[in-house]
Amino acid sequence: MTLRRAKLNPILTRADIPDIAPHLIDATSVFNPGATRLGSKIVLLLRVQARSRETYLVLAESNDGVKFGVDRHTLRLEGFEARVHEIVYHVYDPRITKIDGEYFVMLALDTDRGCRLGVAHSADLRRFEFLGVTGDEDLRNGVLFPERFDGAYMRLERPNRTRLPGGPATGDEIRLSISSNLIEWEPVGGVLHGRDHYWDELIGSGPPPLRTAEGWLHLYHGVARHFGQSNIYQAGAVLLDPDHPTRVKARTRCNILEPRESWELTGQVPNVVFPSGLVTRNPDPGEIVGIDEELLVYYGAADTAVGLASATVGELIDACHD
Ligand code: BMA
Repeated sequence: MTLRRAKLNPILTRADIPDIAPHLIDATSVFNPGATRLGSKIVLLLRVQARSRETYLVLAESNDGVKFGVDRHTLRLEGFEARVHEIVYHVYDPRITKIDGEYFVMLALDTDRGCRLGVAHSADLRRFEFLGVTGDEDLRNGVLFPERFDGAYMRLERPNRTRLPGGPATGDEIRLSISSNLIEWEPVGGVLHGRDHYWDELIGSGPPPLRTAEGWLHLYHGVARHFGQSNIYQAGAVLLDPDHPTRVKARTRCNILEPRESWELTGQVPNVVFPSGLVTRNPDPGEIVGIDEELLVYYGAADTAVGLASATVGELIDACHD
């Protein structure tokens, strides 16, 4: 199966980003958004790059999930300077998870020592407080589960232990960690590993997992790195045991989205689809999302634009079992 691309794709490009003086003028690119719902509205937290190659986070809001109004200011993470004690060059790839009615954002932080994960909290998606850097390991693609288990927060994360030629440190394992306070994390074990020679040799989590009757449905990205200089980023899905999320129940053999459209094939980083946000079309799908619910998947395309694609929960579960 293939996720169905929206007709109006790409749904956000640099042309949609207003000039925000003094530093974000004539934005270069917008990609890899976090996504969530605020009542009937869909909210994206956009990764926007300026021509200085500085990164800004900018909120955008929509009624229909396709046409977004973009904020005229960049997002401020209150408490960031007080809680970070080294230079952070970029704060990027936000993943938003709603837990007990509050919003939590996992963020990648680019430092001289590699990538670290940071976490922020918001009650209303207007004010965001940076809670802290979550440990000293080189990690990326951190994403929180929408529920706690026995009071503990759970996170999927990707240790960066591999270096692509000329590229950033990356990895081939998604791991589960738990925490009582969101700052100190303890690894529980490996969940998913890259499959050498196939589409997902290197992997990293996409949007937060979704509880379904069959288990946690989770989208991830896989990188095929055996095409010379070109690393092809694709999307796949996995179903994790509802009670023991380190156990994989089923996993898509094929990718469910790969770069095919011109705006996915070319851009700042060619051949990239990078799923990072997911919401249900239905504003109130209940705690266990039914198989007929339609999911809206927001993804970065070629590190340049934002795409939207969809599928039902049932279609994705079937694809995992294929
Ligand atoms: C990954 C991350 C993503 C990016 C992707 C493709 O390692 O840096 O932010 O979209 O590479 O460049």
